Amino acid sequence: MFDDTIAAIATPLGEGGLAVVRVSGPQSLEVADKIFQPVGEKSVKPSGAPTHTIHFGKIVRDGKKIDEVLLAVLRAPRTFTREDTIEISCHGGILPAKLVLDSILQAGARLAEPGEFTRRAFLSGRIDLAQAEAVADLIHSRTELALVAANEQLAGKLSQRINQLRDDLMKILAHIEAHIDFPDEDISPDTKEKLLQRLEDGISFMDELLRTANEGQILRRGIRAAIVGRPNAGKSSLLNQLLGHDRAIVSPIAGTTRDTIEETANIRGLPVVFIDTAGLREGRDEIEVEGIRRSRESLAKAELILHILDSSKPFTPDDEKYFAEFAGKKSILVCNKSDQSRKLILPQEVTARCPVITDISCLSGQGIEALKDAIKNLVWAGKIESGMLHVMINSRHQEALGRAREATLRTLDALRAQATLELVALDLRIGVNAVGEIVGKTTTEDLLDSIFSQFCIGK
Ligand SMILES: Nc1nc2c(ncn2[C@@H]2O[C@H](COP(=O)(O)OP(=O)(O)O)[C@@H](O)[C@H]2O)c(=O)[nH]1
Ligand SMILES: [Mg+2]
Repeated sequence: MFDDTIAAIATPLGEGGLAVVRVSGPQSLEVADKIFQPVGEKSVKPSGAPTHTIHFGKIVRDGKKIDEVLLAVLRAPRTFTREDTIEISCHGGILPAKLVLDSILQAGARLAEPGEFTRRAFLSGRIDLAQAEAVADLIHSRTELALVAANEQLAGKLSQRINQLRDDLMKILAHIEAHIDFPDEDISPDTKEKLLQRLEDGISFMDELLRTANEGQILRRGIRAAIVGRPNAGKSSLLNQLLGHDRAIVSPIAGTTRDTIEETANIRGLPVVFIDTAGLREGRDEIEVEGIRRSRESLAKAELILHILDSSKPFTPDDEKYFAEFAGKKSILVCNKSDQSRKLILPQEVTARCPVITDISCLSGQGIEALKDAIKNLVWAGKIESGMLHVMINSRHQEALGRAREATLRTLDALRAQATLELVALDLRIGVNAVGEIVGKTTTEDLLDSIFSQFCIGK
């Protein structure tokens, strides 16, 4: 399919036990023959080796040994790209891997673009576009739940449903187009009723898929949760408790946290980025003012607010201000310092608006598990139908499905309103194409570029 051969280091750059260099394309074996010297009596050149075998030997360049390696010979078509593939495990460390790669490039391969191996896997028909995206999801997954979802998508669970939806719409389209070809025959009222029903079924199926977008987003990108509250309420202490290690400096001196600190924790399977902010009160010096500016910036991007209060002090106008400022966002009130005598009385309009977790002590860790439950319950709707449990669409799928839904709705209206069948078919065709974009049945170079450029080199 391609006439050039690509190569890249597939492991992260840095020092480690092993690094893997990957080669794919029609000249893979030829390139391997040029750089690899097999060691041992029964050894063979890569081009003479059976598929899916591993060989011990040396990589040599200009007569000099670069490294001792294991070389895997994987012949088309049973490979990731469906092309001849060589994988070389060399010593870890930036230099050995780089020198092995250099000699491969000298022998006739070219450096792969980011995601190019996966792009070839897609273009050769080995995986579809949703599955290719799942490869990236898998690499980037930060919790087991995200990993499970990525694996299901890679196995084709989402693709099956999308293909089913597209087939259904195509059958309806074929039916309508058949009537365009025979203009004398009207669609009988009976048949039309059935077509309308099938279009409606298609739309409810799209709605079901669209409902998984929120969860899909959370699993892939995580949610941002900002910790806000008065100085000394215990924001940094809470961050440390939620992360399970001492990340932020805790001190009784107000204004200790001057910068925003962000770190990800796994909360009941969800990746949550916690943000510890500098207090939002008037800054006394330049550094504090800058800290406050940054706090406001990251607060604007947060989806969840953990508003922390000091139970040993009364509710103050400052607390009220924080509460009012974030009224538009999902919030949880966290009443800290429950190990001290309680003076905090929350006004009713405050408790009525968001969940309150009392009895937290960031000193002893009491109540932290209850807070984790509350976070999960608030952001994870959990209203996904069981059949969709492991199908979680991403924002690209959401956008394409949105367009498909619009087009299908227009089809439905046009058919009901007795519009000309050409018009009906035109809208439905748009819908079918939009659904096809999800699995890559309809694509453009731009779309592929934008998807695969997000991959790392060597994947
Ligand atoms: N007694 C008690 N002290 C706490 C608790 N949480 C935090 N503190 C103390 O309150 C002070 C301020 O805490 P810190 O996390 O730095 O607050 P921040 O300014 O909101 O980030 C520190 O001296 C903490 O040790 C708690 O649950 N109980
Ligand atoms: Mg702090």
